[in-house]
Amino acid sequence: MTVAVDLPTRLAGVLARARARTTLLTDAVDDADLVKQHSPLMSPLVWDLAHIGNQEDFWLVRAVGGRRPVRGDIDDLYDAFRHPRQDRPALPLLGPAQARSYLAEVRAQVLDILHGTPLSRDSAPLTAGGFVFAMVAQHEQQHDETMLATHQLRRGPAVLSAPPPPVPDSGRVGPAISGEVVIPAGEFRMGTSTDPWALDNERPEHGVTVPAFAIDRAPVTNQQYLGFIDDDGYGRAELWSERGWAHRQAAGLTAPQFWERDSDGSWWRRRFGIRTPLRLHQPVLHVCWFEAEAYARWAGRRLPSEAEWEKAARWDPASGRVSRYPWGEAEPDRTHANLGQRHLEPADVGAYPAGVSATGVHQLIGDVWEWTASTFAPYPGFVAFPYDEYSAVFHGGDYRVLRGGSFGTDQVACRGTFRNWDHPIRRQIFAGFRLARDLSA
Ligand code: AVJ
Ligand code: FE
Repeated sequence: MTVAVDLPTRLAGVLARARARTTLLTDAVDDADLVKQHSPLMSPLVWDLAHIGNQEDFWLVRAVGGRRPVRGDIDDLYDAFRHPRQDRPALPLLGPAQARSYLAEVRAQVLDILHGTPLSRDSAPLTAGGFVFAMVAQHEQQHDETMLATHQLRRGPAVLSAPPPPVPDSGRVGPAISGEVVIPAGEFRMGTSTDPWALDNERPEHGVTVPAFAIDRAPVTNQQYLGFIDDDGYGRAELWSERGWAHRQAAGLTAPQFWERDSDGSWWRRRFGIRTPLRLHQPVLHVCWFEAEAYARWAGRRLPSEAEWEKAARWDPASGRVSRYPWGEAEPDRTHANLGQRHLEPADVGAYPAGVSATGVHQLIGDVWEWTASTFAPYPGFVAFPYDEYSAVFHGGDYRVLRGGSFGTDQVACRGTFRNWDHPIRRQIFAGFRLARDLSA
């Protein structure tokens, strides 16, 4: 039975779920750990914490509520563009206790504001359909995923735990899913103009004509990736682009991040403070775009463009229409996809038959972010909204688009149109990839 909930109640639920996760991630470690920088790539957790509150203070208390700032004096400290991550530990940041009470004070005001704000589809653009409340929840969940990546980088005993992901019920040896599907040539509708919670870079909906191509039914697995390593993929310059090879050399890459090889040749993976044998049929995780590019060349394939990825994920060959998720319009539940930090690792390929797309592709949503061939660029007709610093300032930069979300992505920040991006050298994010190829006539 589905119970229809009104929009303010739904938004309050989405905000509460984000806060529960923020609390879990920041209560899991002691204060010394919260203020410490675990990697120059990451902020101290206590920066993310107060930054979450500061964004909510700015957009919901001030912009929507028209109220005085809860704290107007700290905006500069939590402006991501003023202070690069490696400089943040030296700032006079709020301490853990101060940050927690800041978030609580902001949230108390926000719940009051939420219930007094008109949210209809024809209300002011910021609040129409609940947009800005959902934007703030997505922002918090994005930082929660970033904090989860910080947890993965931190050394020391495990502090997070979760049940293992489901396994495919095939009972046969080898991966439960393999091979590719053919997506015929033709136009599909990319992006959205109607999804009320879609962020600016997902808009507007527009027609894209995609030539016929083939795409794998599953992401590249650890076992497949081992084939590349064992074939000296990291030692053969001809498999890498010029930039990729230069990076491979400078960074000394020899395997995905967090992989370790024992003297007996067995492969292990460190994950959230635990060392486990590499699971062969899990999607490969913690590879950078350059590694994905080299693997693809080794395999005689290529990465999909983001248009190809989205067509495989949302387009229904029977109706010619697009859906919000690969499986249709239903909100993701635990049978569709590995999302929301419900598990602390990707699931084996084939573990989510209920999440398959109309085109027959598995695990497009959840498990691992998937690197695409595309650089991050605006769609035709893009309008920055409500602030340039979410997307617009990154357009034209050295970024590659990732699609589909990971096990660490909450469903509020994940859908078939959702676009993520990062530098092609980054691998602390929860990213893997899947392969595609041209269909030559
Ligand atoms: C869209 C995930 C690249 O984490 O840098 C958080 C999201 N923007 N605060 C990021 C974001 C502002 C952003 N990504
Ligand atoms: Fe942010």
